[in-house]
Amino acid sequence: MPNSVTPTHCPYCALQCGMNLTPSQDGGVTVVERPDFPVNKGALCGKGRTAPAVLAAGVRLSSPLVRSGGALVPATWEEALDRVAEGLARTRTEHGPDACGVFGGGGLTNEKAYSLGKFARIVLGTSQIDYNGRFCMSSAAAAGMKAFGLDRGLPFPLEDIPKTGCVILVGSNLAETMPPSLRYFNELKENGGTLIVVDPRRTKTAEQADLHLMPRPGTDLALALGLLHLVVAEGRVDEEYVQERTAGWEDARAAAMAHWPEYVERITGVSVPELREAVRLFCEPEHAMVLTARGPEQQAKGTDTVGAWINLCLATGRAGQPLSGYGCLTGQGNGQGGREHGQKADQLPGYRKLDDPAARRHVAEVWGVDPDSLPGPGRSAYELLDALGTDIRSLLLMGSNPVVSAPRAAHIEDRIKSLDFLAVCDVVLSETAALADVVLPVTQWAEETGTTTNLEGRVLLRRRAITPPDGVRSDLEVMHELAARLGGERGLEKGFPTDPEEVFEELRRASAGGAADYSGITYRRLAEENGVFWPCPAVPGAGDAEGVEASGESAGDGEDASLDTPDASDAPDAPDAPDAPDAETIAPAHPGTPRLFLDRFATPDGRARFVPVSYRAIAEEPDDEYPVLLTTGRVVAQYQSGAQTRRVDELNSAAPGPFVELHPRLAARLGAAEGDPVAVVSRRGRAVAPARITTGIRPDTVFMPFHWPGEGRANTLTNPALDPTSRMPEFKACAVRVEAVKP
Ligand SMILES: Nc1nc2c(c(=O)[nH]1)N[C@H]1C(S)=C(S)[C@@H](COP(=O)(O)OP(=O)(O)OC[C@H]3O[C@@H](n4cnc5c(=O)[nH]c(N)nc54)[C@H](O)[C@@H]3O)O[C@H]1N2
Ligand SMILES: Nc1nc2c(c(=O)[nH]1)N[C@H]1C(S)=C(S)[C@@H](COP(=O)(O)OP(=O)(O)OC[C@H]3O[C@@H](n4cnc5c(=O)[nH]c(N)nc54)[C@H](O)[C@@H]3O)O[C@H]1N2
Ligand code: SF4
Ligand SMILES: [Mo]
Repeated sequence: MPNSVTPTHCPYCALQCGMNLTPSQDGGVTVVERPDFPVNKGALCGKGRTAPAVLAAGVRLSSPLVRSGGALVPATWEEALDRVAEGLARTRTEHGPDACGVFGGGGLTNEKAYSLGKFARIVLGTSQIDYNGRFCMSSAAAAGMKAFGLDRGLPFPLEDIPKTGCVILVGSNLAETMPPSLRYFNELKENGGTLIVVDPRRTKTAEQADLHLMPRPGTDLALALGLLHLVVAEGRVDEEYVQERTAGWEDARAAAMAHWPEYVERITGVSVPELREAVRLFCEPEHAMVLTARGPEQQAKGTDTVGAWINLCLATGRAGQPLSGYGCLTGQGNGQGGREHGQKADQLPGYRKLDDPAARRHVAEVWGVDPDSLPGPGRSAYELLDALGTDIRSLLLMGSNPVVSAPRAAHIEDRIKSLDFLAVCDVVLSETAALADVVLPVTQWAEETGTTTNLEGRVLLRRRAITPPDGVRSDLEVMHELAARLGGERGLEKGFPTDPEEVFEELRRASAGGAADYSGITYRRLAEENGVFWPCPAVPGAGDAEGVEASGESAGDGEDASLDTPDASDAPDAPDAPDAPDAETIAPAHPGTPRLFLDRFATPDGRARFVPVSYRAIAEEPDDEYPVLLTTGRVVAQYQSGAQTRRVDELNSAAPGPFVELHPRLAARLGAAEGDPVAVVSRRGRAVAPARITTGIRPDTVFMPFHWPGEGRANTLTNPALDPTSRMPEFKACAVRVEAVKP
């Protein structure tokens, strides 16, 4: 066991703060500062600081559990793995491979996400795999693909933010969800730049803003269109940029012109003078950015909404320019990498499309299988969960807790209970694991090595700092053992190494030539550099390139050749990738791509695409019976479904339970005082939690955090209406009624 300091990264959010770990007396680790990592420069939030608490015996799982006589009881690994293999094999035999479902998570390392997608498609042979990232940034990903031909959270490093002139932060509460990142926005203001926050609540982030717009939830699409209308009306379009670097302006312009400021004011509740002020602040400086997070994205029109914000950037010449651009703040620790390597229903590694014949050929070759044996695209996350117990009879779940986090959660909980067989790999007994037939306890961040890709597209190495306790195994070992049991004579386990570096080496080859090309990245480089930004193709002749060159498969072979091109030339400070080297010399490796699109977008003609979008209402507008809007989100001290953070004393003292945030006027109507229990009722169910009364929320809206199960579970209420493109559910707006509860 290494007993010195191990540099690594936080297990939680997409900032992937750097931290150092030192072994502690009790066999665990202590978090100490790691000032050399540029993203957070040593700063951490309370979750990161207390993450080692979840490593402790008693908090985490330490033995496999199997259901026996209705209860989960400890079992040996052999017994537990046999039970999982039998459960899945029986479903496959009786109902066919597509009756086996797999659900993954954006917190899984690249190696795990890659192996899980491969496991589903070649061991189980099922198309039915998706993951919780669908609930996260899928709308922004879809919009980015449409507009730019490529989707990477931020197309520039965070360090660019303080140097721009204005940032519009749409539906992000990063002061609570990524606290160390606030530094970049404070520096922006110190440098004379301005911050505009768009949020129906006066959050800690909104308090930092020069201008806070408080739209009605679910109306960001109208807001963005109204701003674009004013940009045109005030003659602020960057005609030269639009001419040279974009396509589709006329249709987008016509659509925006139908959204008069007064009309937009009526829909959003944001006044015309506020709209004008926002346009002025955004357009006057030389550079500006728009960053979105879950507020505008988690809507049944999230893709169009993000598209409208991108249109605003394109019309004003603020995309693919130095210190200007559109970015999405991804969420989970590996929210970015987790969506690139094949656990998404329609994807293959390297951000390839599962329905692209050339992509199938390339990946099938790496996997040593017949391309025709790969299943096609499957269902999206909510649709997959909704099919449990009907079309899908068995589920393997790794890295999510949908009983708490899925929309319309009471229904999803019922679907999970109706499965023939459920296996869950987790580090703790989550609410979903508690329903399983078999629970497999797995190793955690500090006990295993692997890579993640943060919100900037920076690939990072998490390192093992301590030996895991007896009784737990890694997710990679689980997949290896299940492949051995389910593969029969085929010896499939050879394709599922348990050493993460071996998996990464294969991922490099599988991603080579794809949009998210990792082939030039190695563990050695990641250990030496503070992360490498993708795309980073292998350079022929550079030390690490052997065996991972793209093999000429993609260009001209049916795959979109333009995706191969955002290479070194996109990074202003990066030298051009050299041609084939002399026999004598070793070529320098590709430097990675911190900044995308500076010369061209990743579309076939290099131009960004405007999308012509028009406003439409939320899926469930308030009415007499359900007159109030519910929106949901996060608090600083809890993470996601709370499976991990609800087990940490310090975090529980800071955020002990759910609450309903509401305006004094609404509270007065109910006769509710601070702390009184109130019921929130939607067409899907009823939740009860204490009132938290604040003027910092619109009077027509209530807010609930979604971190808790039970009576106060916000997702009992939420609407699973899906975005037609991204299949994102409408977490951020549904109609409810609020009632006082007799204590
Ligand atoms: N403490 C903590 N940090 C986290 C997480 C966590 O669970 N806890 N999760 C991580 C993950 S996976 C993610 S995805 C990110 C999420 O990070 P954020 O997107 O910052 O988090 P949310 O609180 O979901 O939503 C942000 C804001 O959107 C606002 N909002 C609600 N409805 C609307 C709307 O219709 N329009 C607009 N414009 N805004 C609206 C909410 O009031 C909220 O303040 O955080 C990451 N970091
Ligand atoms: N109402 C409402 N609902 C939401 C949202 C919202 O804003 N509002 N946001 C949505 C978003 S953005 C997200 S990302 C989802 C997240 O919601 P979930 O998908 O439920 O995410 P987590 O709670 O992080 O669940 C991760 C689970 O995996 C376990 N785990 C952690 N690391 C590992 C690992 O390496 N291997 C394995 N096998 N298990 C591991 C954890 O202990 C935990 O039980 O929630 C969505 N739900
Ligand atoms: S901001 Fe995110 S990555 Fe940083 S310490 Fe907190 S949870 Fe961890
Ligand atoms: Mo997320």
